Amino acid sequence: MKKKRRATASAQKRHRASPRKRGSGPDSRGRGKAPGTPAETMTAAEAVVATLIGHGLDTIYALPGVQNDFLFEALFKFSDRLRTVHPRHEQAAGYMALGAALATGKPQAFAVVPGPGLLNAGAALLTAFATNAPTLGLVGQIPDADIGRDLGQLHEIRDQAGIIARLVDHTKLIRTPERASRATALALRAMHSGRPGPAVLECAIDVWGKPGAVRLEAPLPAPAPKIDTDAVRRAAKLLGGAKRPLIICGGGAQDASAEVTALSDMLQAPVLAFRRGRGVLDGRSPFAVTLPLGHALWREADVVLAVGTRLLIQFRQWGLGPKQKIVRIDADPKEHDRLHKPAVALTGDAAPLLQSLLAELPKHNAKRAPRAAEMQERQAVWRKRFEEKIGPQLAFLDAIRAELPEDGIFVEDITQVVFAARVAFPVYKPRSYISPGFQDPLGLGFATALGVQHARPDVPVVAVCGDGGFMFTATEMATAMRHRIPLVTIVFNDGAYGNVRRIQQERFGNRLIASDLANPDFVAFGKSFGAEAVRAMGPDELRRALRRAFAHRDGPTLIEVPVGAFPSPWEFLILPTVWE
Ligand SMILES: Cc1ncc(C[n+]2csc(CCOP(=O)(O)OP(=O)(O)O)c2C)c(N)n1
Ligand SMILES: [Mg+2]
Repeated sequence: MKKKRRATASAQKRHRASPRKRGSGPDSRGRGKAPGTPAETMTAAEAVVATLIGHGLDTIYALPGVQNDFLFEALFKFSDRLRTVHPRHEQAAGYMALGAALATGKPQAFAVVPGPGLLNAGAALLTAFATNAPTLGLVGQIPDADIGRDLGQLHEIRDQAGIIARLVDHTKLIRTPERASRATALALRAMHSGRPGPAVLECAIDVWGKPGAVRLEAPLPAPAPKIDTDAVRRAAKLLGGAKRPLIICGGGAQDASAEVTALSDMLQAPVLAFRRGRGVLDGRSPFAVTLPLGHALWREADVVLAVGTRLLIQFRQWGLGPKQKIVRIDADPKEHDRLHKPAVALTGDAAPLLQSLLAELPKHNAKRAPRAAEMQERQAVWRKRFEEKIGPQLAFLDAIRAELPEDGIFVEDITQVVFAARVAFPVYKPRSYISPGFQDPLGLGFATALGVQHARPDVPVVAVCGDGGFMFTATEMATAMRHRIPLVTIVFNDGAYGNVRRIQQERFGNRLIASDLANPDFVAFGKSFGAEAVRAMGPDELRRALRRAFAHRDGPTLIEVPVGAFPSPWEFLILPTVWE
């Protein structure tokens, strides 16, 4: 083992002794070569990076360390084609890749050292799994021959592969440069075939820099499941004959906006979306409904079409009626009958399945009276209730909506204005409302939004945070400055884990514990990095601050909004059981 370590150390010395300038140097290994070309000599790291480029990736969110030195050497070499964005903590590497993946629907990569680096990125990986986000983690390893020997090598962690395998569906240890490209291509294919999701590749400190005869792998075909035309016909019959059809969208419907919109029109069916399905149907349509109105519509619905959603709220909180029939569309066949067997189950991507349904439906569809006026009236009733019960949050959300362009992106952190946004913020476009779904990891908002903004430099992005959540990753303001990311971040500052605090007041006899916070001066904090930073007192000032902030594209803006306690939004989020 000693010999191996020495060999690694001397290889590193060689590397340090011969620095290459960006985009120059005599070395032509791999540069400019398209995937699928004949074998050439490359390191494992170069093979991985060239394969990422061959698959269309243009960025990696990565924090260096000795195990990954040869990976970073490859990133340097390919830096004209793949940008390396380095954050200040591995959680942000993972969260930035997550944000970029959710905002684009395309695969994104991050790299971290093993052990603490991997665990630091753990919440992001967990959230990528929960949101089916295609992020690829490149994770270092101790020397290959020492893996599993409990020697106490730098950053060693027991059974790293086992830990990773619990977090993601696809993982592989790269053992040789010859197999590195194929392993990468297989991981990238796994990330978007069937149910999308994260994958991880591990590679040992002494393997990343090993040269070998590498054949670069082009993107591998990912065959789509055959459409079950019989099931499509049964679904069309059920939906076509439905008296009060309801469509429910989750994150799996984000790439089927046109199809969902057409179907809603054909069926005159409202489309319920909670968080990850927001924006699939334009929020300006009276048919786009959120939870409370959706709850009433669920009670009325005889046939429900569920697209890319777990239906957990409906099944666990509201209950399934004795006569309700469910048609499910999901990329993951295991999802269909986890809780209830649907009347019809269709497996595959939402868009092609909905296209076949749209083609079949006219043969079976009942003549339908227009429902727009009814929906408009019912929406207005709920808007009034929001104004009465959660007016303070609504005023801030109205200010954000008024200034955020229609394709601008709203990123959730876990805070009270966001709880209200989940039911009361209209979302106009797919992938323009970024939510961590059921994981709800406090503190992801700022770092995730940095990734969103980095991947979508063409549109304004706003991260909506509380003072508690923002401080989880506030140091990433340095990353925003270093990489000139023009993200706008709102921090609603109530000096508390306010949501927790209110629960302690209302449900636990005001026995307050661990919910009051000491904060920095957020404006001074932002300015100390060189960022634009302002304080906005109330919704009108927030609106003016946002207008200036969205026009400032040269770097980040932090807007602190001092607030008091907010009224509880929970009556709109946790609704009563409909069917026992
Ligand atoms: C990783 C993680 N830890 C803890 C929580 C529990 N939690 C949810 S909201 C919240 C308080 C958030 O405080 P802040 O960001 O200031 O928003 P506020 O409630 O004050 O609006 C906490 C602690 C969580 N969701 N995730
Ligand atoms: Mg707070």
